[in-house]
Parts: sequence; structure tokens; C-alpha cells
Amino acid sequence: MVNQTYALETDKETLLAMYREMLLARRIDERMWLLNRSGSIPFVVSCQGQEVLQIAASFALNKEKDYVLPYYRDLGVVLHFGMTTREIFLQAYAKGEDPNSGGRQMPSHFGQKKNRIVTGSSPVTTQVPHAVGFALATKMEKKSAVSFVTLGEGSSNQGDFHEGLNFAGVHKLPVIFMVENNKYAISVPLSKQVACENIADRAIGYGMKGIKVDGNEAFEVYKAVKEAHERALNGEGPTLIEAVSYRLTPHSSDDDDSTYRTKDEVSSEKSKDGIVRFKQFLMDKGYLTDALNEELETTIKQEINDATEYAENAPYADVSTLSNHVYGQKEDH
Ligand SMILES: Cc1ncc(C[n+]2csc(CCOP(=O)(O)OP(=O)(O)O)c2C)c(N)n1
Repeated sequence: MVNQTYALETDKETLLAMYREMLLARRIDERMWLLNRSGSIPFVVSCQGQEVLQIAASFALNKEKDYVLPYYRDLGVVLHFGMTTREIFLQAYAKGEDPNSGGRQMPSHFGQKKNRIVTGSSPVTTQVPHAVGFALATKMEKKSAVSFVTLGEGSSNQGDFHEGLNFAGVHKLPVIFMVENNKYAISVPLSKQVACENIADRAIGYGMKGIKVDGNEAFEVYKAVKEAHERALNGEGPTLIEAVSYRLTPHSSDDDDSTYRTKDEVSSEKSKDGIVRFKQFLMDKGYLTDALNEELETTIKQEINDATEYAENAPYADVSTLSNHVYGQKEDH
């Protein structure tokens, strides 16, 4: 098999595209916090600390064919699959043009049919059996597509996780489960969530390959997902990937993380930030320069300013649409 990681490491254009998406996700997230703290938007749930693994995984998928079933932190995944910066801000402001739910769901409950982003629900882990269902349909229809689902490590204790993995393992379905282990489930640290050493070890109980990777290392994540993707398309069944990172922000804008973790711990984890590491790699290779980085930052800022202004001025959903997507609608004849 071709060593995909090696091929990627010399592919300057793809690497710069990856970096741009990581940076865009981080800067969007940072803007969301400013808007929340200034009272403009009601709620933020961050991707910060998880951008590298989200973007690296997304680049290993086929965004024209695969289905993604993201969880609320997957800003990087949905940006890669085609959700625009404007659309991200429209959902944060709960405006009518929000592609996820027309402003009806909580922010970050991503879903957009045209980009094969399958909507999730507020109860965590419901996306796992949904992803397995998509993979079953894909197999029955003999389509060449993979279903990619993400969740937090805390969510891997829910029944839905185990039922989903069991069914996918038995039927050898083309699905990739990626646990984004950010070491906390709100205030509960990893040591109080699971008694096993690795979340990836759970794979063996369901007859599938399990692999643990450093989520701050883009190439490790890319390789794991690329191989899982190939296995899925070859009919070799599902894979469980555990990508370890750290949640750099509080659980959400409604959480005070100082009650359960120290500032020292957070700043020590911040020093391992995968984006900084990836940027350094690009600099060392000569693919990125200070000037190019500055240019990227400027264009991203402009894109975010435009999106913020657009979403702020956009109308809320019209009251006449209140029951759309809630009750069945009569077709016009
Ligand atoms: C079934 C269910 N139980 C509890 C909650 C409340 N809740 C929302 S997020 C969350 C923590 C999930 O932790 P994890 O899966 O590790 O994801 P993380 O937020 O850390 O990325 C909980 C308990 C919920 N939304 N759904």
C-alpha cells in the first residue's frame, strides 16, 4: 500500500489548505467567545484544541461521497465538508438562513443535507447508531461511501455507542468511529469516566480494529483515518479511532472550568497545541513564511468580519415558518 502520510508530507498545497482550515476554525471559535461575552450570541461550545484532528481526519475522507455525523465540537469537520463561515455565524445568531435548523436548534447542532452533514440531536451519542444506519444503507445500495462519526470520550459510555459498534462489527459496515478524547466530560476527568486504559481498546469487544493516535499530530490522524477509509471501502468493516487531545476552553460558555481543573494544567496543555506544531512543521519545510502566515490571518479575519456582520443583520425566521420540519407539510398541487 502507498504510504499516504509520506505522500501528504510533500504535498505543499494540501498542507497549506489544511493549515488554513485549522486556523479558520480556531479564529471563528475565538470570535464566538467575544460575541458571547459581549452579549451578541447566546452560547458557544468550542472546537479549540481539537481542530488539528478534525481537519486531518476530514482530509482523509471523500467530501464528495462520504457522510459525516459530527458532534457539537466539529467545527473543523463541517467547514471542510462545505459549510461556509457565514453559515456558521448564521447558526450562532440563530437566524432564519441558518442551514442547520433555520435557527431552531441550539448552536453547533450541525446538519446540512447538500454537504452530507447529517444532523444530530442534543442527547449525546445518538449520532452513532445514525451513522451505522447510514453505513448499512450504503452497503445495501452498494455505494462507495463511508460514514464518519465523531463523539467525545465521555459519550463512549452511552448505550448508543456500544449498540452501534456491535451492529457495525457484526455486519462489517463501512463506518469510522472517531472518539475525540479531550480528557473531560464537562467536569468529569477521564480517570472518573472509564476504568480501561484506552477507549480504542473497546474495539476488540466488537470485532473491529481499534487504534489510538495523538490528536495533536496531523499526520498520525490522517494516516489512521485514511487506512480506516480504505478498509471500509474494501468491505473489511468498521474502525474505532481514539484521537487524544485536550479541551482548551471550558465545556461551554455556561461552564466555569476553574472549579474542576487548574490554570497550570490548561496552560501546560496549551503548550502542546497541535496548530502551533503544524505551523512549525510548515515553516521548517519552507512551505509557510511569516509573510504568508500574516496574509492568511488577514484574509481569515476579513472573512470572519464579513460573516459576523452578515449574520448580525440577517433576519430571524419568519413566524409563518414556525411549524416547518416539525409537522408533515402538504405539497402544493
Ligand atoms: C444523553 C445525554 N446525557 C447528558 C447530556 C449532557 N451533556 C452534554 S455534553 C456532555 C459531556 C459529554 O462529554 P464528551 O462526550 O466527553 O464530549 P466533550 O464535550 O468533552 O467533547 C454531557 C454530559 C446530554 N447532552 N445527553
